[in-house]
Amino acid sequence: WAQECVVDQIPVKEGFDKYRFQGTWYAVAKKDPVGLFLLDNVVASYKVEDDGKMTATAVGRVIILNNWETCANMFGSLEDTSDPAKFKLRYWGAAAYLQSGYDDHWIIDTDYDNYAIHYSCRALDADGTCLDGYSFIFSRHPTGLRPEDQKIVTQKKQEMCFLGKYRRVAHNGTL
Ligand code: ODT
Repeated sequence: WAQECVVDQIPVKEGFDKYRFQGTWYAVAKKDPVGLFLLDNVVASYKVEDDGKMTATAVGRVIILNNWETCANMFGSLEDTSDPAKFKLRYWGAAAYLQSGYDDHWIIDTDYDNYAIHYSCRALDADGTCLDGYSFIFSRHPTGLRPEDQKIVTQKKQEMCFLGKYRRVAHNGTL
């Protein structure tokens, strides 16, 4: 199978269930975009509101204006699309100097109880591959991924064409 890395063809979680996805997720690894923002100690929390719309909050250590680091409280609302695993994330920070934006927010895979793989391409190249994107690997456990989930995650990193581009996201209690 020749991998083409066309964003449109990257498989996402089938029959994604946003209700089961709710709750806390610890970022264990990240592929950064251009203009890196969230550094480490990243914890995201998702919720489905009464109207069925998913919202999220995230905390983490961030880098602002290239040289100062602070802890950030971020908020987001996730708009549904025709694919249940593909959302549009509108996000903003508790403080004005924090990033805000409107990104794709895809759930590539999850078992809901242990691991989740997030993907966002911000800029497409002329051939449909991703020019600038980012991705989080999440765990339900602050201690990291279970060994049995590593294999799936490696496989999915490859399908996203991000294999080898991740760094570990530390959780060292500095928040
Ligand atoms: O870190 C970067 O370089 C880019 C990340 C920017 C998005 C930060 C948005 C956080 C808004 C709250 C939503 C929580 C959902 C978190 C899931 C993954 C992070 C996008």
